[in-house]
Amino acid sequence: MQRRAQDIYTLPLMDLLFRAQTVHRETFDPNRIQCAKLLSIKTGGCAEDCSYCAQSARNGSKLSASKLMEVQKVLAEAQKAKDSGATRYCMGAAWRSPKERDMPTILAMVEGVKALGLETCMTLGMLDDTQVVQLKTAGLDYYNHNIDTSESFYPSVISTHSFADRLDTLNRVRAAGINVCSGGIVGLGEATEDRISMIQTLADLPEPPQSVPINMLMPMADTPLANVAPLDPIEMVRTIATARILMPKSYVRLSAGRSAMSDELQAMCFFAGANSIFVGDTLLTAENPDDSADARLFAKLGLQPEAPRRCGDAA
Ligand code: SAM
Ligand code: DTB
Ligand code: SF4
Repeated sequence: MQRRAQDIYTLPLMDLLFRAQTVHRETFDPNRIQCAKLLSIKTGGCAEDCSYCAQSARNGSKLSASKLMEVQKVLAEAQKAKDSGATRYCMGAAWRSPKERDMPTILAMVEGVKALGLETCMTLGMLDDTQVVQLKTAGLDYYNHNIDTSESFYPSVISTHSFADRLDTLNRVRAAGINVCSGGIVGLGEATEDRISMIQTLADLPEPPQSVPINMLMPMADTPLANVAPLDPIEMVRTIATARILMPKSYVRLSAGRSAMSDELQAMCFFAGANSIFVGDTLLTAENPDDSADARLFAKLGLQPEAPRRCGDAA
């Protein structure tokens, strides 16, 4: 099956873009973009060694570790995000996996954000069988857990957990009936074959993830990848287009890295089939275009934010 992604990814660019846009239009309105908002509910001090991440305690990053946020503060932030037009609220914690003592707070956040009428998403690291059921029962709509790169390149990027560990958590999340959000990062110093293999792995999961975030590495100070050679942005466009063609019904998110992208590159990513972004001037720790920059971009391209979904609509 690897060949399928390979054949698509390596098409002449005009053929690739035309195919991706044609597939995109069969399921989605090409002028609508889903707007998701991220909040870091527990920042820094992470025990894992992901070499791209500013939040790893092992990367010698200067970022200080915070405590888990209070539920009321999270709900106040979520309300602001809703007021500014976001439809999905994604809460991220810099953990290898959640501790039992943190679960009541996490579950209260899911219930509270859902009650505001937002789609809920969490990214908390690896989950066990009990935790997925607790999150599902609290009403969690999506769980984000990226495979990040190919299976063979993974150990060059992260040593404290394995690619198989990531797939185990994704299997648990899916089995609990929570929608899966899983994608990866480009620009880690990986080869073209690694990007191809990453997309093929996602498409070959028992069900393709309902959301596929594609992040462009944001080189973070003091991390091992702070000075990695930048990736040719056309490779990002090819990665997005291949994801769109192989996962035609999934939301493909043009995720981290937009603050370093031109309007023209972002437009090309949307044409390649990306139909979701993170809005607001901060991701977890890194910068993102502010609302006024995105308003100008949307106006220039004739794009509209996707309208809120009704309960029970398909992902
Ligand atoms: N700790 C949890 C985990 O690892 O699953 C959740 C948070 S983690 C920051 C979520 C994802 O953000 C990573 O899997 C990676 O794809 C992305 N990410 C982290 N740092 C990044 C960076 N500097 N540039 C681009 N993407 C990044
Ligand atoms: C995803 O794929 N990208 C988001 C979200 N899922 C959690 C995170 C991007 C993080 C960018 C680096 C930072 O903010 O530190
Ligand atoms: Fe920790 Fe997640 Fe960052 Fe890895 S990506 S160091 S698990 S916060």
